[in-house]
Amino acid sequence: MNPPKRRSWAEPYKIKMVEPVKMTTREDRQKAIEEAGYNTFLLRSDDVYIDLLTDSGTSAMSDRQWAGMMLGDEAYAGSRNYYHLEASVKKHYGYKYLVPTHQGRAAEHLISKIMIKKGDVVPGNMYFTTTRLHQELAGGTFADVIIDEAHDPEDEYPFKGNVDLNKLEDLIKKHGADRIPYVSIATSVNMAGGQPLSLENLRQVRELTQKHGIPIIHDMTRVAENAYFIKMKEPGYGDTSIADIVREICDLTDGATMSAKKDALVNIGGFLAINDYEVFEEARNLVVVYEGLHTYGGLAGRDMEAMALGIAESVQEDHIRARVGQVQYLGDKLINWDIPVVRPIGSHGVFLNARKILPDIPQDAFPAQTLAAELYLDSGVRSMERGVVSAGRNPETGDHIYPKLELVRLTIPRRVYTQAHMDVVAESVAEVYENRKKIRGLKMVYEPKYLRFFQARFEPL
Ligand code: PLI
Repeated sequence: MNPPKRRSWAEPYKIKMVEPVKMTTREDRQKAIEEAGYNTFLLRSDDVYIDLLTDSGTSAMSDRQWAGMMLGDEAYAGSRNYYHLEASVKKHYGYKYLVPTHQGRAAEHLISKIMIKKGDVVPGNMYFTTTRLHQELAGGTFADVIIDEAHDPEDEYPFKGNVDLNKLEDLIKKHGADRIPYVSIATSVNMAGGQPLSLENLRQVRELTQKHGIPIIHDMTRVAENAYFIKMKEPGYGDTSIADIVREICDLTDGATMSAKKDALVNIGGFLAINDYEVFEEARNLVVVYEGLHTYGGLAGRDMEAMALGIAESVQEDHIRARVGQVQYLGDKLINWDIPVVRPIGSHGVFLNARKILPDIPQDAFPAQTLAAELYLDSGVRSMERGVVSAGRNPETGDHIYPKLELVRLTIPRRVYTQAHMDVVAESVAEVYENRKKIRGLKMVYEPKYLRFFQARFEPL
């Protein structure tokens, strides 16, 4: 036998503690998914074998983070962990002022309330569910300015998170800069499949917005993962550190909302960071109404300590290479078996193209929701719908919004599962794919008013 020339990538950590998971039978799972109304959000986690619902708050913390938890200073005001967090944010992201929040959407709530007026338009590189809802609740309208390639799951363009500058410019011309409180720029665009934007594009967005005096608010939830793709794919960045690329991205923007439950490797936490003192003043004032005092924002001291340490770990080269490497491993396996997935493989999950896998199920019968339920039934792997259910309804007409992307997200928590788990997931996807002709759609029998995908219930057609 000839040994391989290249060595495999491997996790830059070893396992110190394990959490047993339950193995279930198909009968168990049939009962569980019926009780959950065919919505994977409504399953009990005890009934799940491999949980790929989300990478949000599901990461394994390091021994250092757990040790940091013991250093929690649970003072109501002025906790030392707040100052550590502030220093970590300043060092790694560079933003001037910090308002901690219990998670990302709380920061979105604050910035939307402060900056958006009724009738405003907020351009963004594709929507995210909570981000868009807070913009709408504040009286604004979201406008998608992502490049067209992002809506095509098979387009291999490496920076599908980029902004279409013509779309943005047209929007500014149409509405006037006064009606645009900020441009919302996400790194590693979640709904597009975890697709990065390039620094070249961000610089162009910066130039255009600066000309019109429009700030950029960065959804930096997965900024380190975006930085990894820049290092690997953008000319001129191969020798730049992830930490430096992250800083360069942040330096091109005026403020950020952060769900630290993703990149920053904590189970709970987030923040609003901003360079404008007046916006900071207002946010610091509002946070006491909705979250808690400005030096804890709904978090315990120990949570802020874990976040301060997690931010530093998130930009380490070995960590990010293995994190994205594991996602690519799963994705490459499915691609090799010709299973339709969003290409290129993104940063935090593999997105199955449900529209292509189940072409006979119309969007009204929720192909991605159906596929997620089938995958759970097959193996106990929990995934998430990212299609018409997630897109919700048009607030003016009340009709479903029919997104071009009808996807099932297999989201990989950080530092939690092994390569063998990825193999089991791939095998289960392959099994469901082979039997796809037998799959029927769903009808929605209960629909909540906001963010319906979380709690909606379905029945088989
Ligand atoms: O879940 P939060 O409130 O900490 O963060 C909201 C949020 C904001 N922006 C982006 C890009 C997200 O992905 C995000 C949350 N995402 C979840 C929960 C997910 O499963 O992707």
